[in-house]
Amino acid sequence: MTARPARLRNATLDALPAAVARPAYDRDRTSIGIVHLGAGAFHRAHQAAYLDELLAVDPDWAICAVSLHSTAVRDALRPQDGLYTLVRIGERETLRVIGAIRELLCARDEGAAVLARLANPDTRLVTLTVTEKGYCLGADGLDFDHPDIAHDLATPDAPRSAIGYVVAGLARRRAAGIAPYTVLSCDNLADNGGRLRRAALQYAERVEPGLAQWIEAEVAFPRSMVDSITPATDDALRARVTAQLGCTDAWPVQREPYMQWVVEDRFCNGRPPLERAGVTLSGDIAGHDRAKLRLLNAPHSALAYLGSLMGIETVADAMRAPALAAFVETLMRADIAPNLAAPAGFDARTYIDAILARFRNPAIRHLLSQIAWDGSQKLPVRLLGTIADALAAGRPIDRLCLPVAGWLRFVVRQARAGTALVDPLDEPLTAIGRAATGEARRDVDAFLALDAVFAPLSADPRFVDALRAAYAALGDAGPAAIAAALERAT
Ligand code: CS2
Repeated sequence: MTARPARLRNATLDALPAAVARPAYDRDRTSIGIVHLGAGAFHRAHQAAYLDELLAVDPDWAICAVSLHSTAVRDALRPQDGLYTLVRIGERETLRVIGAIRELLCARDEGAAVLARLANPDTRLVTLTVTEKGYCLGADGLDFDHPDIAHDLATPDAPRSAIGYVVAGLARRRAAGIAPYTVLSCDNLADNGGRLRRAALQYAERVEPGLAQWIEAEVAFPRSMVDSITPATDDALRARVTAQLGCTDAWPVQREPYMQWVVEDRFCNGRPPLERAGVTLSGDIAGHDRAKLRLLNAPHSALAYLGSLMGIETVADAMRAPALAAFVETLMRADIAPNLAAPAGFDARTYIDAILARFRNPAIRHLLSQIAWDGSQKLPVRLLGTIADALAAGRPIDRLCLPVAGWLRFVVRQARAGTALVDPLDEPLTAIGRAATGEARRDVDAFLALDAVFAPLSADPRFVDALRAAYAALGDAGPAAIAAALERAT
């Protein structure tokens, strides 16, 4: 019988092969200064990697990583003392064990511990990667009909949502006379800090108006832009990591070499020396967030829907399909960039070149199906804003409507095949998809009735006409029809 390899943890760190980088500081001397909500792969590949560098400079900013619902990350990493491997996929793969996460909690069954951590005076920063849908936003800010928000307002001391936790923690600090923490959103939303602040204030107002006033006066919600392509962990990665470490890591993560974090320098209770780890701090993040959403995430979504309909699996493969690659490049250069109020000194051409090169990286297996999740949340911030700006400026929107039509066709295809959609609006979307006949006016109008996605654009006849035309142009939405439509449009 062969012995099972040991598990990655503090006690096995010293035995790792020399090629594997490991924390350059004494983990025992660090203390938790950050509570992070949303302990998914992006956080672990991106912010935790920055903090791992910083802990060698300032030991006060270790992380308590909280999953709101799933116990999976906690259960995988707690037996590993919070350690996990970050694989950087460049020309050569490099492995680094990240030690920045000192504590893992799952709010669903350890809510009291999460609240205690939030109320702890050492916690001076709360960061979030809870994805677009985690903010429970509707057309007018916080969606009070969202079941989690309704639940939390009924029992604010035992919340479920990210907003509920952020505000409950602040309420405890206020009651105890402890200075508040800064709340830093790291999700792909334009004006993420501003939107989170407004949602927190709307929520707190219903809990107790005095609390809302205190938050308004005392708490900083800086905006940020985060960027690094992080394909989901698969079994191949787990196997490779275990082979190279010589011990088992239950949940390694991977990312491309590129990573960027731009943070508005507005903190209310000190901050980690982020600039020491290559984070850009700025008085005003001035459109960096919008540029990234529109020039990276929007093309990503376009590749995801149009590529999936063409039977393609990954971003790099989509970039090898001539019609699709040419279309997306034209979309970026001719339609998205001209409608972008670019930050000062921003060179769209260089930025686009770099993004296209990242998309083409053949070493990264980034599944289109992963990017296709949550279209109802992503399309408004990624594409519909550009369409609204183009309409306001009297510019054409025909090409911009093709990826939107691609999403509708994708929903129809999934619904017909009986494949579940990963989307908070999966029920209405699937119902519309099932009832679709292929007739453009009928199908498009049914989708446009989803105000949470399409209002107020759906009231503009120019958009309605262009979307119907784009939907019709995709023909039977099979691979040949999509390729032909893209060629015609490019
Ligand atoms: C992607 C992003 O899954 C998606 O929707 O567009 O996760 C993207 O890879 C990152 O934002 C890149 O920074």
